[in-house]
Amino acid sequence: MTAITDMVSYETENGVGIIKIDNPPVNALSAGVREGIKSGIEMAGQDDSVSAVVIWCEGRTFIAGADITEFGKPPKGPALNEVIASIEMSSKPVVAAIHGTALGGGLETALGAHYRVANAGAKLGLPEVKLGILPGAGGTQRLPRVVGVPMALEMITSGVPISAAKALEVGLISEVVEGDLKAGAIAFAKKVVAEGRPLVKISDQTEMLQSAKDNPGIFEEFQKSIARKIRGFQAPVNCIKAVQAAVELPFPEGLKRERELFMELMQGEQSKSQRYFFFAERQAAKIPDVPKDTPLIDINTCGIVGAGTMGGGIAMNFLQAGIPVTIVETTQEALDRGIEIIRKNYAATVSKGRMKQEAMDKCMSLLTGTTNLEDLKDVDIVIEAIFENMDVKKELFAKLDGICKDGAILATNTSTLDIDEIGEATKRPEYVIGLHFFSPANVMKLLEEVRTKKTNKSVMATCMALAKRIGKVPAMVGVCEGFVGNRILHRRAEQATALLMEGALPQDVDRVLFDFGLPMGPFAMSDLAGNDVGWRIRQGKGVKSPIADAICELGRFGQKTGSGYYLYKDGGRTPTPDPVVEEIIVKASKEAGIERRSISDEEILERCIYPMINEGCKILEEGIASRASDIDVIWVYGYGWPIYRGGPMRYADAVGLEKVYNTLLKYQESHGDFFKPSALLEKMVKEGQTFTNV
Ligand code: HSC
Repeated sequence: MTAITDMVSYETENGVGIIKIDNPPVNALSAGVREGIKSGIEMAGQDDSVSAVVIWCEGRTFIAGADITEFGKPPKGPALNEVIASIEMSSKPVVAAIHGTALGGGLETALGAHYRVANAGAKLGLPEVKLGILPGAGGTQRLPRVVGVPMALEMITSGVPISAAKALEVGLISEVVEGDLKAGAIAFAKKVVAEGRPLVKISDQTEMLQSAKDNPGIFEEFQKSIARKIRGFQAPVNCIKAVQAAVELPFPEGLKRERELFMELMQGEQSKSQRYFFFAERQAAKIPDVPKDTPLIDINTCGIVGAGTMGGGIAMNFLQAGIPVTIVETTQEALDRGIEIIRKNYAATVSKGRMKQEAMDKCMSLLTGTTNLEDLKDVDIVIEAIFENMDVKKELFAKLDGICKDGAILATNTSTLDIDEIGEATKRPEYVIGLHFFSPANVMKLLEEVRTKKTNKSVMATCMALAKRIGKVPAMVGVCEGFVGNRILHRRAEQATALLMEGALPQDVDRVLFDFGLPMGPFAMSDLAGNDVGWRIRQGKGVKSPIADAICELGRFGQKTGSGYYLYKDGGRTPTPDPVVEEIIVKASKEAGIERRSISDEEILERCIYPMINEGCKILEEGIASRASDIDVIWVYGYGWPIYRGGPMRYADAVGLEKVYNTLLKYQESHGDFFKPSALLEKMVKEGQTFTNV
């Protein structure tokens, strides 16, 4: 074996040259890998003892893409396009041996090879769009030449990888190797030589482009078909243009066009935010004061108390991960109802073809219902999902503490209550933690985990690992009013209401926030969640909110009653502005002695968003979140903040902290101390700092 670089080596086996890549954790195409592959191809070309070449990776995966940490830094080593061209130009057949994931630049490298083989578990895809860019090393030009334009458009704009079986079906690979991949790839390479098969250069092929050449409208049609999904995103639009270039231009020109479109994205704010977010998400899974080697508690069974909407949704996550769930309700009727809803949810997924019937049966077989809390005595973790009442929760936790085995984790799904206080109701406060799921709990990716003053490190580490197992993205926060997500949401809600009182209408505020990229504005969201929820909480606390109260007093609880801040005609979900609501709002302004005025979109945006940023700063000051990026992860995955704006804290950097600070000062002057900039924001502006480093 000859080391070419510290990441790539060359060896020969059975008359085949092996270029071996070893760049953990994911064999990204760092400069040393690019250099090594290029030199390896040259070495194999000059090595008379070999008649073919295999590109093979050590570790858990084939090349998972370009090295994202190199983006934005001065280029080093050969460009990836140059490396891929050298593979394609090799005088000896090159076979890419794929296991794990061949993603982005990894698949582009494999597309430079004359043949590709993979093991059955491999996945192949071009996920660059998720980073706000496009495949920039020939992927948009070569993939359509292999799988055809419709499939290439789908793969490149969605970023979703395909299985080895699918890749074989569409001709992206030549063989699925059973057993040892390296040996299989060598055998395949020898077969290519023995049978005198051609050196297939994908860049020369045009056959698969013909149907799109004959139907040039395909690109516009495709863009229309995904318009809703890609609203606000620039990358998918450029991806489509690049594939169009593959059809309309000769290969070398197509590559140039791809490069231009790539650079346009690379230099834009969206891609900066999306690349930042890639690392933010992975960072959020790590808790600064909990070492990586903290022992984990085995979680093989789960108990859930409460079979309502939340409890049922939470249960589904565990069932799908193969973890048996015992779900508890107070009455048989409520239990049956809860289990039936879970069954119906799965059945709907099966009927849409998104789940196999056997998978549903497996999930349902892992679910046990009971009305006896004692049945939780052996479970490894209990998640409480009952209604929000401190006394009731404390009583429940005291009971669970007596029933559950030593070392079992007791978690609460509360979104409002003090978890330190809940923990103190038990004799094991260090085993008590908040696991705040977002509704619908089987769909939303975020798991806001809440540590108390006493939660122990093993419990935290276990719950972070558990989140990943059940397909969630976790972020650890501390106890405070609303924790991180809802605390920030409340600041926005307060301003949204103030804007109504001063002159805006719900549709104005909602439109501005929708156009900003959020899935919906605060009033449409309130109608969806049910306006009565907040109304009852306010009544309990003796708090008044003139507009919201008047709307609820008319029984306008939102979509479920056909009206709220909007009208929903014929039981539909489309909000229509309602003059009755305008009357309520105008009356409320008058009674408060406020003269209504026209409010600009800019003011609506600033007054809704900048207080969120300011609250994020206070959360950081108080140590409730450990990083600005954790706040961003919470807002992207819990509230649909557009990922191309990175999250509120990354957005603050994109706008400029000084601008945010000065605008808050301006509103403080006109509207009072609600807008007073936090000490952290002031300090960061003075020191010229930023929250994120992109
Ligand atoms: C690309 O390929 C662009 C091309 O078109 C080339 C363009 C050329 C033009 C250039 C001109 C300038 N780089 O996710 P995990 C780290 S774009 C660096 O927890 P898993 C990750 O941060 C790329 N680091 O593992 C983490 O580090 P930590 C297209 C990368 O098993 C560790 O690896 N490819 C990295 O759950 C483990 O990651 C993609 O977008 C990368 N490319 O999932 C694929 N990828 O331990 C991105 C990962 O310090 N990667 N890391 O936190 C993934 O989707 C997932 O990581 C895998 C593994 C599915 C590979």
